[in-house]
Amino acid sequence: TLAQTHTASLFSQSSIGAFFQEKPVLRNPFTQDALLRGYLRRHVPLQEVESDLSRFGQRVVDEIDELGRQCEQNPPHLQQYEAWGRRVDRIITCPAWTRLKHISAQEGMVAAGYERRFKEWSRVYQMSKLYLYAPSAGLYTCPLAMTDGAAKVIESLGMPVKEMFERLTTRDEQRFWTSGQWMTERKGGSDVANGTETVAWRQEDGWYRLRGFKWFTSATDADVTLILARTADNNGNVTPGSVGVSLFCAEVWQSDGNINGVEIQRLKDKLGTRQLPTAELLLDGMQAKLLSEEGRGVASIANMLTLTRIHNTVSAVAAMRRITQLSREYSTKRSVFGMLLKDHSLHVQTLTRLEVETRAAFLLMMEVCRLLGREETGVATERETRLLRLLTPVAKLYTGKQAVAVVSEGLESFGGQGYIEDTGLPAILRDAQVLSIWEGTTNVLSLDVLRSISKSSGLVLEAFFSDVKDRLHVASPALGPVVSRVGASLSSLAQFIQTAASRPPASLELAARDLAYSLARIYMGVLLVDHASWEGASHSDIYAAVRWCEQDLCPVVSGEAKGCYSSDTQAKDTALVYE
Ligand code: UCC
Ligand code: FAD
Repeated sequence: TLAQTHTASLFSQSSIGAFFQEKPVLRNPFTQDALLRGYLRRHVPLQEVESDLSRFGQRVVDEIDELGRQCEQNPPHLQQYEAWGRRVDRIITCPAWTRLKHISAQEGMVAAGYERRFKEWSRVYQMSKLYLYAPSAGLYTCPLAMTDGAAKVIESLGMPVKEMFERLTTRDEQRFWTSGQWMTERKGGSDVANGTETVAWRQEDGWYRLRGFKWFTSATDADVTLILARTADNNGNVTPGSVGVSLFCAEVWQSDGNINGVEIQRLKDKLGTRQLPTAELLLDGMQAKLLSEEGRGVASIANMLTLTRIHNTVSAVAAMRRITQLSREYSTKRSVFGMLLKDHSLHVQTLTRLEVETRAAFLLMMEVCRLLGREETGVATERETRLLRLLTPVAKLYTGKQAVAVVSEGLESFGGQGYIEDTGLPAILRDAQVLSIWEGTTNVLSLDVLRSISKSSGLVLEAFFSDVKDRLHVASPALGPVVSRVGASLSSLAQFIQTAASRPPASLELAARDLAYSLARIYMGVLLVDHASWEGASHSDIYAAVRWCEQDLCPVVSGEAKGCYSSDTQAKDTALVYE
């Protein structure tokens, strides 16, 4: 028949069929983001901010996204020896990586946080930009996070190294330096206090020589780094535990281009973040300067941890936003069973769930950035400072997990193509997986939430409860049932916490993750309610709040009811796991 003849010629020789699926196209991530724009219209209605982010969003599409892909395709490698046998230890990165460094400086990706041009809103502005940048920037956001963290530490210590601060926060691409963060050793990345074996020997000129082994160092091509080490006394003795650890800074490269007393053992072969050089380093006499008081290393690097954890949150939310933007774009182009995906109700329901997760995460991220900006410009209330301390680990741990779940589901929305490397989609999932591991794992950050509560004698929780209540109090009457749900969860949480003081520490520890999740879900709920109550809110803002609050907002109470934290739970858990 005619049809048979036609089909035969269609798939003959070099002809491979007439149908090709249109690919999802990245569009300006700023103009495409209704919530980001709504948030800024509400809180920072400045033309200058809007124009800059709109311009930058287009730059992401036109230039930056391709550079990020090039970094993925040309991962860094290590040159240990030059042709004539001399040890050189150079990390070779691709030109796109260098270009991203320059763009980061020009665009003020770190600088904006310290110029404070938009006063208390400077961090919201900076992090909005970073949020647009992150999914396209080939993990250059990792050195930027550490650079921001190092600048914060230097600023908080009273600027002991002024030139370093100036270079970390400049917009001049030729002067811009990035910083590393060398904490983790083979014995421990979480347990830094016991894991730190690196020893710092004081020299006559006041500098120190560092000897030790750093097991994970990201963006090792950085110009400078902060390092934890134990100072040795004249007899070479060191003090064990946290009180023996001090904070140092060092330039990684000498003026002759050689590395400063370090041997790069190897680059890590990683699941994701392949764009990023992550090395194992032998510190063999690295020249460094003491930055903190002796024995105050862990406490002094905490400011860096706050910043890098906030950056981590931004990257997590940005990954969710990127996959949801691409998924919805694709759904307008892919037709199955006679209809576009966007017309299949079950598919759109799936995208809706991802959208709700992303919106909740976005508002939590923005709130933490807002609080940071207020604290840094001296206008934060006591309550806000306490909330910042509590919400930083909560946001990092919750969004780190959410990103993996959302991106994973998002990949499925492209069907088989979601699994195919050169679509660029699998890299989003690989890169999301690290977000719950580095800068403190989920459990370690859950314990940090407990630390923030105990160190403040519960004041951070008081701040949490009063803030949630105040926001619910002024919520739109249209949101009545949602307000009741959040209110009920808050009361259950309060009851749980009331009994917490009388619990044995082991039981509290068992509840730590569920407690952190409860704080996250309730706070995200109240932020959605708050945003939906704003006079400029859209129907979708209201709908997102309703949907979010349908879930179990307080898993720590459900966990308690199931006996998850009882005195015999640990023994039962152990028996089950190790049977
Ligand atoms: O993983 C890394 C990745 C680098 C790549 C950058 C990516 C950035 C995101 C980019 C996105 C694309 S760098 C390594 C990160 N390492 C960690 O995060 C360590 C995880 N471990 C912890 O967080 C632990 O909780 C420790 C090490 C911070 C503390 O453990 P200890 O030994 O049990 O600590 P202590 O004794 O409870 O606390 C020691 C001091 C105390 O201060 P003082 O002495 O004044 O009472 C604590 O209050 O440190 C203080 N402190 C804090 N202060 C501890 N944690 C904090 C905190 N979060 N905030 C304020
Ligand atoms: P462990 O501490 O051994 O953790 C193992 C497991 O035990 C985890 O599930 C953890 O949650 C759990 N756990 C630990 N303590 C507790 C506890 N008290 N209660 C309950 N559970 C617990 N480090 C740097 O210093 N600088 C870097 O630049 C850097 N870059 C990195 C880049 C990548 C790609 C990766 C993967 C890691 C990087 N790290 C870096 C290291 C990272 O910070 C650590 O791997 C991380 O903090 C976990 O430490 P660990 O590997 O020692 O795991």
